[in-house]
Amino acid sequence: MTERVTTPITMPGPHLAAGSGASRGAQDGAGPTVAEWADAVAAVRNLRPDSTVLLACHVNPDGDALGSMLGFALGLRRLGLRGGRASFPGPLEIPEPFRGLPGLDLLVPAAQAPRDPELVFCFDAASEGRLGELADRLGPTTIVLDHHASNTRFGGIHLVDPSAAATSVVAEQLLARLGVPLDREIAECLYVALATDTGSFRFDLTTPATHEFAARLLATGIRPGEISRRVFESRPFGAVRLYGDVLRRAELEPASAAGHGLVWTYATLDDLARHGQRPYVLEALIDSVRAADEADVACVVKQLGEAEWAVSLRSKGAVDVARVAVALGGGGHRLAAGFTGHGSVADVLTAIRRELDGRAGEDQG
Ligand SMILES: [Mn+2]
Repeated sequence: MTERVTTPITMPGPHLAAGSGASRGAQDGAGPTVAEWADAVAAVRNLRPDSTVLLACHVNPDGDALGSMLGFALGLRRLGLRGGRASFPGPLEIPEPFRGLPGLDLLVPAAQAPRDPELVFCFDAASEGRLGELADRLGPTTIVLDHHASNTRFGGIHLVDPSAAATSVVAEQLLARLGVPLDREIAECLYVALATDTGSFRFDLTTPATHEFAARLLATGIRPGEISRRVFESRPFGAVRLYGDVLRRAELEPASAAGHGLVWTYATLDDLARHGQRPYVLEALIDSVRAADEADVACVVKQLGEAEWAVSLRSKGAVDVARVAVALGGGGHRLAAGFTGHGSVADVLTAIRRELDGRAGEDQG
């Protein structure tokens, strides 16, 4: 997978099927093994109060990356560990929806992330490339917490559970094993992570276990209405106008994807500049586009540079968009995938239509 892929912040599709219980655990779709949990707990127990610990999450962090990292970082603080610092690659810019998260005071810019930490935790990153300039801090003492079936197991201890709705599920399980009770601050971080990755509990990965986890988080007294408003339902007025411009140019192609239909639109850097907006405000655009009933496949093409585009693909079920994304150098899940496109918008759409028409429907039934 490329690292420039617009990683879907939501994970609606079923992950890879569980394997036959092989001891390597998550690689086969099962969760972490008993030994992996024990190794992770022992690594934390070996720390001294002033041990330097780095917590890292993926570039362009979403709610799950930031929420699971900060929630866990707060948990380490509750254990009396004072040397925890959290970071992510790129500029230290927190997307507006996450600026109220507890634990932000633990964040440092990547350049100031500790050089030789005793322990490193990685959150929601499927490969080390997603950690950018922080990748050089990784080593045998790295504990990887993730829920991507495609995780490349780049650390020393791997807590990877593809059946988990969010990385925060894994983070909470480790906190529980460390004896850290949930409090309001930790719960708010983990709740934001869970709500983000499940699309507010709408997607298929939302299981009874997901709601049981949410219930434990809510029992701490956090306010889901207030959190949802802040995270999902508020954006600058300029972004409202920007959505208007971008949605007005949406196109519906009922014959595309072998008749399953394609709806698409695009947003340029000029669109952002005209409305004075940052790229993150477009994160939810795909949800507005995919609402179009007549198309199984939805696509948003967002400009990254002169001839470079971040492409998000969604399917309602008839088409495997991961196959399209992988064929075009990206990756993702059956119902949510992405890749980096090159050339003009027309070039990108031509490539997508070709893959959709060639492959759509092949694996149905
Ligand atoms: Mn995630």
